[in-house]
Amino acid sequence: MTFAELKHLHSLPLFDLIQRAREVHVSHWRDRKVQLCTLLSIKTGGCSEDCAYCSQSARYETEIERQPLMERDEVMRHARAARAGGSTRFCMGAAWKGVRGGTERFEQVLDIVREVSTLGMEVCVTLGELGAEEAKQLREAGVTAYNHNLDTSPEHYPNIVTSHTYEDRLRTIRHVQDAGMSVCCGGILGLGETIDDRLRMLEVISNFNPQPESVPINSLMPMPGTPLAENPQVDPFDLVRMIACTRIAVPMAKVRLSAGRTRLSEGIQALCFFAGANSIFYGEKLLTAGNPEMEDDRRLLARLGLDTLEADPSLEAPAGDPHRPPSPFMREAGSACC
Ligand code: SAM
Ligand code: DTB
Ligand code: SF4
Repeated sequence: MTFAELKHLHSLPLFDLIQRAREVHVSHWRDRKVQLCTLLSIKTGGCSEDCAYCSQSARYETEIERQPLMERDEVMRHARAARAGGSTRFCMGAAWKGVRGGTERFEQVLDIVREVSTLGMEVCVTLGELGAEEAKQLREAGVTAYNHNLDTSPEHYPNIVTSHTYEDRLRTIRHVQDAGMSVCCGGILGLGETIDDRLRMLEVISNFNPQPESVPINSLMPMPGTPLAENPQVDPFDLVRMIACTRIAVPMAKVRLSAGRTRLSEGIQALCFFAGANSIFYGEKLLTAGNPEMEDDRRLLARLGLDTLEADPSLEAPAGDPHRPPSPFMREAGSACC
């Protein structure tokens, strides 16, 4: 979608916007199920990058306890528990700038992925920057989706991160697509961005070819010690608007109502599901931050009459549209985007 189209949508009266999003949602997602995904931080803290929102950056004095790469057996214990709890996607995150083939830690990650992929869940990882070869190896090991967020607009990004660029993020996403993994790419609301920044990000994401398989919409969880620790909470109705615009702009994606649910009322979460969200992170911990109690989530979904989605461990990356011109934001891996 173009920025102008998104701007028009976003400026509609809220109920008109939700109505349009609802039509798109029910025509593409007839079963109206919600996917439960479990997150696990397999390497915590001590990250070289300076992302201003992140508790895991080594540049800030935060309350996070650093943890080295988790042993495979411990990851497997968490993964089995996640499956037993009803999660159909297991997402492992590592606080790294990126990974490089041939290193011991990358081999260890491949080993973990091979093992987790035997459990019949979708396997997602988020490890930072990847080259083409690393992407291929992850795919072969059993990764179904790779999470790499753009987080905000290309214009606002340098105000939030200076240790890598928007183009670096796009290059990794291109490698993930080329390796045949599904792309999970979204952003965060509450980084001091304007509405235009949010829609610019959505413009970039919706122009990926293929469009991402999932789009996480996070609300900033202010982390003590980070530069954004005092940022105000986003208006929850603006979150609903963003979910609705995302549903319309990326109709086939799982739109994941991600970080920040602990500060949302059940009413707002219900409105997010109505406006097009069809996935959540499930489990009392995200990577380092808290998440609602599993029991509360189960009860909420039951009260709303929402079923949960089965796993698709053979998840295929969405096919690109050969008739659409290449995304202007992703001409070639490595070229400037904007
Ligand atoms: N290091 C990898 C990377 O940067 O892609 C993976 C981990 S990173 C923590 C994954 C995503 O979590 C970020 O891109 C951001 O969208 C989200 N995130 C991190 N800290 C957050 C916070 N305090 N509030 C909301 N979302 C956050
Ligand atoms: C995403 O978009 N959100 C998740 C997942 N992808 C990796 C991470 C949220 C992190 C929230 C802050 C924390 O737990 O430290
Ligand atoms: Fe590191 Fe990822 Fe956190 Fe940035 S968001 S500091 S790259 S863990």
